[in-house]
Amino acid sequence: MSLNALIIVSALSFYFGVIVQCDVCFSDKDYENAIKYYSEALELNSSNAIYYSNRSLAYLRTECYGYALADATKALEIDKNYIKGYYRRATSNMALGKFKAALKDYETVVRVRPNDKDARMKYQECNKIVKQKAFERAIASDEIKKSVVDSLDIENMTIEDDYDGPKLEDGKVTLTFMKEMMDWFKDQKKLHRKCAYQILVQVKDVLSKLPSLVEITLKEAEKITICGDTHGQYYDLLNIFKLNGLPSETNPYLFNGDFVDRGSFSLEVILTLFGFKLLYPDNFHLLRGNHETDNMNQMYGFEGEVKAKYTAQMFQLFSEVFQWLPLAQCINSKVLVMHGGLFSEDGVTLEDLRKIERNRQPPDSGPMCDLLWSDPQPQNGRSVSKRGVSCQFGPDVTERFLDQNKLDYIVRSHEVKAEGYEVTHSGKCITVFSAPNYCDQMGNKGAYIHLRGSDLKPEFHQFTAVVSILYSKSLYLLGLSSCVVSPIWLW
Ligand SMILES: *[C@@H]1O[C@H](CO)[C@@H](O)[C@H](O)[C@H]1NC(C)=O
Ligand SMILES: *[C@@H]1O[C@H](CO)[C@@H](O)[C@H](O)[C@H]1NC(C)=O
Ligand SMILES: *[C@@H]1O[C@H](CO)[C@@H](O)[C@H](O)[C@H]1NC(C)=O
Ligand SMILES: [Mn+2]
Repeated sequence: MSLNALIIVSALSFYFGVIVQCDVCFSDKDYENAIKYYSEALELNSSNAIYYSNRSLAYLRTECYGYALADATKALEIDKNYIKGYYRRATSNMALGKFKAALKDYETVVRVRPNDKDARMKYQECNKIVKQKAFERAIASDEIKKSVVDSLDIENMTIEDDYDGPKLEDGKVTLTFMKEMMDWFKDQKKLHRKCAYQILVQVKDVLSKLPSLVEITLKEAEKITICGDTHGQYYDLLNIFKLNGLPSETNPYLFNGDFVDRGSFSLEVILTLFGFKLLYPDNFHLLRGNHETDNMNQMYGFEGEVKAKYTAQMFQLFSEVFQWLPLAQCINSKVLVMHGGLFSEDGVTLEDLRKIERNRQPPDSGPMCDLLWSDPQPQNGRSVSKRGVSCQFGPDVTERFLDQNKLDYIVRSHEVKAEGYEVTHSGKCITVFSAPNYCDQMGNKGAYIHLRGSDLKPEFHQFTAVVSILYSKSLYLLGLSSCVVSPIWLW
């Protein structure tokens, strides 16, 4: 079995395991309450390994893998013979993609409990992944990675006579094409692969010419709309365009990452956004989110969706295109927009952002990682991340960064918010999230922001989900959407 298949299988077994409980946990808020309960218990007795271990499980279920890892580690510090602690630490490390560390703990569990079938299975699964990764590294160093673009013969791809969907006009995206494509997708029909490839190849070219930090200027009378995570919620994307107007030269947009994964219609969302990027390259902006990466796409649905609707080769091309998405955008030298947030260290400048070599999978640390992954926190200073990647930054960190770079405030996305947006750090850190009723479960509103050149004051617009269950369940059943893998608070 390939690595991808393995990961999907393990994600699915998790998914089916949890789906039954989910209605219960959502109405009862079981995990949230469990976390509260164990935190209180730990305040009374902080040397109880079981409390840490049980809270670790609750954190795993709410995808706070960083906290889950910390708690499992703590449980083992208290009692190094506590086998469940090894199991939990292994599970946390698996979720964080730290397979070697996970393997060591699974080994311990299997050694102590040779008859535990579940542990043995997990151990074997993890062992396979570690070996597969080693193999991939070995072959990767032997060949320089070739672009999929070079092996495509798009001109020669034929469009069958019975295809009556949208086609590019003379190889170009036009407004007519975009309108036809959006209607076509609305009816859940598939764009011809030739057209999809044409869009991908062209958008790769356009994105690769942009800097890592895009800088734009709005004139007094001009306005831009900033949207947060869309996560494959195609019908909600159409609703944004209905409420706020189609993109155009006079109606510019900035979509702030996390276009894919989770929702069932990631391909429809991303092809629509890429189409508009080609149609209005100077007035339609896209930034990379932590989900425009291979690891996330493998675990949270997009890779599976592209393979089911098209091919593995097309996914490879998506991966190449994602690597060219810019990482941040500065508006009128005053407002900085990025998907995640600020940095693990003070002193990062806009010049540092301009210099980031972004054509890669994000590293585990450093400014590129932080831009995609970090979150704000209410208290001053920095903390370890609940996600286990990057950090959390306080209002003082934001203040210093803005001062040093002569900025007014930042806009970021990356976290679901009940009202669709949240203003924190005395108005200097704004979160915007545009996937209403996230994963058909969260009941949250979506929001977008208007910024005008005249005053750069954020103006918030909220909206609710148009459809959910009706359209998206079909893909859940195919196992192609990983929205229900567990309750999601974070992404
Ligand atoms: C805390 O819990 C541990 C483990 O159950 C126990 O051995 C210890 O006596 C408890 N301490 C207090 C102060 O209750
Ligand atoms: C910890 O969780 C287990 C189930 O995983 C449960 O049986 C046990 O009662 C819990 N312990 C405490 C102290 O809540
Ligand atoms: C199309 O394919 C044929 C046969 O493989 C080849 O001879 C021709 O050069 C190709 N045309 C283009 C435009 O690549
Ligand atoms: Mn995100």
